[in-house]
Amino acid sequence: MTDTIFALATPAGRGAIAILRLSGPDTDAALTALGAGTVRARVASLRTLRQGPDVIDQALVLRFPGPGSYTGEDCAELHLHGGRAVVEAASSALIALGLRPADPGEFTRRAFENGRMDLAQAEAVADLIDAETRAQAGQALGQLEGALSQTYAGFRRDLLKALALVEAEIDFPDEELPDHLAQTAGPVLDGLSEALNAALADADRGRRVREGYRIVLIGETNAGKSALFNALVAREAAIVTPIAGTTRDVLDADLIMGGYAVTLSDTAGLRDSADPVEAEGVRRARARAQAADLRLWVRAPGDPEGDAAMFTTPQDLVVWTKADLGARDPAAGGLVVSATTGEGMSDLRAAIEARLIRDLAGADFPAVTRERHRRRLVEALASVEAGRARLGSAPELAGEDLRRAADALGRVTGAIGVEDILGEVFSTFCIGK
Ligand SMILES: Nc1nc2c(ncn2[C@@H]2O[C@H](COP(=O)(O)OP(=O)(O)O)[C@@H](O)[C@H]2O)c(=O)[nH]1
Ligand SMILES: [Mg+2]
Repeated sequence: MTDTIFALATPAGRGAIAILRLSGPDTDAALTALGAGTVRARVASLRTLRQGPDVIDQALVLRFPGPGSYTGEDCAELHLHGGRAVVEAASSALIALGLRPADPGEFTRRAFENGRMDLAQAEAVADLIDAETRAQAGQALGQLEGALSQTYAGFRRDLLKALALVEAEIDFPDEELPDHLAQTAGPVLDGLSEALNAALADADRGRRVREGYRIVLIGETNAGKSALFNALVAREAAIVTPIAGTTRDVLDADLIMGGYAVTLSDTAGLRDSADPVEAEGVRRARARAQAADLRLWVRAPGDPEGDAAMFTTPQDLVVWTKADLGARDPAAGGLVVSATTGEGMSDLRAAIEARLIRDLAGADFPAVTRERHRRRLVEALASVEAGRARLGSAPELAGEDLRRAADALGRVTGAIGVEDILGEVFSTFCIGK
């Protein structure tokens, strides 16, 4: 027997309106007890809400009877005046009526449990709430509308088709045609491997949009990294001095470039240092450089090449800074900027934005947005390939492989075996969703 929950669905604090959301079997009874009288379904009704003789507020009341509601249960919304005292009074009244404050993500969890959405869609709800860029919101909306779920369901259908062929073969072995399965189920599995490989090759894109594209500035000490970092984030975030080894820790700044979320990191100059603090900074700089989606190798005219070359790839951007001080090496390519005068900064921004578009703009495949999805795809692919290899020799074992692959895919959308992942998915939600 489920209880009836409520939560503030709008941000905590003072506001024009605060919305309390209710879900569960006692929703209608609670509305009656608050004095709302008869409230038509899905029509806003202005009501004076009371706790006993005390007036709580004049509120707009909305009823969403189950099963056609967000959670699938009877739901309601109280649109209150957004003062703390009003929200407090309404909440205490609901508690007095036996309702319980909801846990984080509990509304969406109920929606999932009542079949109103699958797991990937529930995750998309959380992503949409967290979205700060249009790209993040667009990706989350696509997932909410089922783009990801449909793709995975398509993969699963292909798998089950191949599995049916394998099982038919086990039940009715055809002595005449030992390679029959390789001809029927084989092509289905080959197509599936190809699709899974393509999805995995693209798996970074969704993560980069959702969590932010990671750009790291690296280079020699005193090259001008911190000055460039400040220029890019447009505030004096990092300390800039002529003293080599000024920056020791990694400094992160979140910004939006070209409509995408970006985390820009300033790092310690790459040199061997006897100072244990600086040495740790250099170790962190290297680790960040390796994990980055893009490195900006910051170089000053006349500086030695140093260690940065070991941490950059030809895909990274070379940025010659301090252009106001002199010419760079004409043989070397790269962008030319000055953090002091601002020269070349708009070209640098444009080059970064071009890279963001290249790496993040839409592909055919709905992006794999979470590590949880990626892990399941890897599992599914391994099982599909194992099954493919055993089609001719050991169809029973191949059948097992394909069943395992279908399981892995089913776990992404919650079609099967979900108990263990529910906590992982819903614990990251905010209360009221
Ligand atoms: N003239 C000039 N000096 C710069 C420029 N960028 C940095 N500097 C100077 O170079 C020195 C080292 O800069 P900093 O950003 O701390 O280098 P980092 O060690 O790579 O972070 C400081 O004295 C800065 O004022 C620039 O574009 N032009
Ligand atoms: Mg620095």
